Amino acid sequence: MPGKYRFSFGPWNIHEGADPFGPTVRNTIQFGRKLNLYKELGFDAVQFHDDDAVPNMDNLTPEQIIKQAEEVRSALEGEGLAAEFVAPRLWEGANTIDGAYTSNDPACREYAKQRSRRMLDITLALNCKLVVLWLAREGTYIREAKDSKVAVDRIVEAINDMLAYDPSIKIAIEPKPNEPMDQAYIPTTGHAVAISYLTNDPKRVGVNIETAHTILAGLDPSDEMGFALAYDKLYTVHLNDQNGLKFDEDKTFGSVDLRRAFNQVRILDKYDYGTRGEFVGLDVKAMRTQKQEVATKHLSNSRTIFLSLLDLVRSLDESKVEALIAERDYEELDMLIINHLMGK
Ligand code: XLS
Ligand code: MG
Repeated sequence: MPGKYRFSFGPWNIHEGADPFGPTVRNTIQFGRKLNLYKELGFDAVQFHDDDAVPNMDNLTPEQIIKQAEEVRSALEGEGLAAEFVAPRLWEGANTIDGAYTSNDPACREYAKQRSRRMLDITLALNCKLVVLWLAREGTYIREAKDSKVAVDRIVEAINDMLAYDPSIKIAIEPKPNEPMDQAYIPTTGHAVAISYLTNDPKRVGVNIETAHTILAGLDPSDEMGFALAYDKLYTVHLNDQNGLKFDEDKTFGSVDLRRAFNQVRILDKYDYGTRGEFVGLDVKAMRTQKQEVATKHLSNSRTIFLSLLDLVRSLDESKVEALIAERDYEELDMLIINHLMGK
């Protein structure tokens, strides 16, 4: 039976348009107003960075942090929204300049561990069971700066600390090969799955696959999803699109390569993604050129494109696909898919 999908995005996906070369071009939309937009846009859950929920958390006590997170939980309940995941933002502060869990400075590593515990307090207060780790600065600009074996040991140690602190959470590592770093330590799905088996509870460590990140690694997003599904480790996804090997673009899902997007929807649907509570997560950015009043179209369009592709996935004549595979006539299979995508 085909499942129904529920969608999520993070408040950072409605943004002011600043880039490394220019300032903001749109006004800030307050968090409360963003929450009102979720249902209007067709979404059911919010993805959080810890400080999206509790701004300025480094200057608050653990009790104050929990109290503020509980207020956010009430606001979510008021909107009929769930919290899909919480991710520790370990890439902006002075303590994370050289990385967080892999920093060469023991005091900074301790900061990262403590911050992660506060992040888990927020996760619990939001009635949420999933943590995402985008290991932003866990890498190097030059290889000699860190020891890559020690770095992996330290990431495992940090994950073990989180698993022990809250035995009810699961952790989804979001691999990305580069940006901001020249080379990241957990660049692909394979690395994330492998590192899960070094932790004390591999059953609670999986992945968040972001389309653009796999493309930046020279890989195919749907094959990466298949790999994670084979290990039963696809805890969530960050669907978007990416036009070649350049900065992380976070374009509207399917807007660059419709066939590549079709294949992501196809593998998710084939293996019943979503039926165990997983959300279809987006990580998309509006173009900087987009005017204020129409700066959420990248979100609703991504969702619409996903659902349109889902119709195409479910109307594909799979018996024809199988027959062509049996014939080993992949040229004809290629044409079948292209015609299907063109509505012929
Ligand atoms: C950055 C990541 C980031 C995570 C959330 O490249 O995609 O936005 O998804 O921490
Ligand atoms: Mg992402």
